[in-house]
Amino acid sequence: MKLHWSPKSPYVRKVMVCAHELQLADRLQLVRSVAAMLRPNPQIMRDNPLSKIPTLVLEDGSALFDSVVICEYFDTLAGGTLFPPRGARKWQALRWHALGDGLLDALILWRNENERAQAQRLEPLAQAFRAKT
Ligand SMILES: N[C@@H](CCC(=O)N[C@@H](CS)C(=O)NCC(=O)O)C(=O)O
Repeated sequence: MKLHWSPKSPYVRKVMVCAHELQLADRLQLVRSVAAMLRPNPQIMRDNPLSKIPTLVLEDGSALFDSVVICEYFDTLAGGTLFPPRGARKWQALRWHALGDGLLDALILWRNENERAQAQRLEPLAQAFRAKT
């Protein structure tokens, strides 16, 4: 399996944690891929029209994204030991997963906002990110 990968992406790091926990990391061919919001990457877009990483390409050429889907796929491949399959524990795990991803989403947007020149920053947006994280 080929994984569009970068050491800088927290979503990529999350799927790598799953891969290592499930003893699947050595089945991954890591392809260093640069994903930037303002520069869509044609190599990634061949597999994922959203130009985002992580994107996993399976042996039959089909692709899986986003990171939640890839983590679930790895868990299924490994026999389903990481995520509770049903009941209250399943929903609790999905809630924690969504909370972690939401935190990453907010932190990335907040960092992008902070990188803008001071005069162009939207202070109410910065306050909202501060409140959420
Ligand atoms: N919800 C996605 C988010 C992935 C994501 O935003 N990755 C960033 C890198 S950290 C990216 O590819 N950004 C490029 C873009 O937004 O165009 C996931 O969980 O996989």
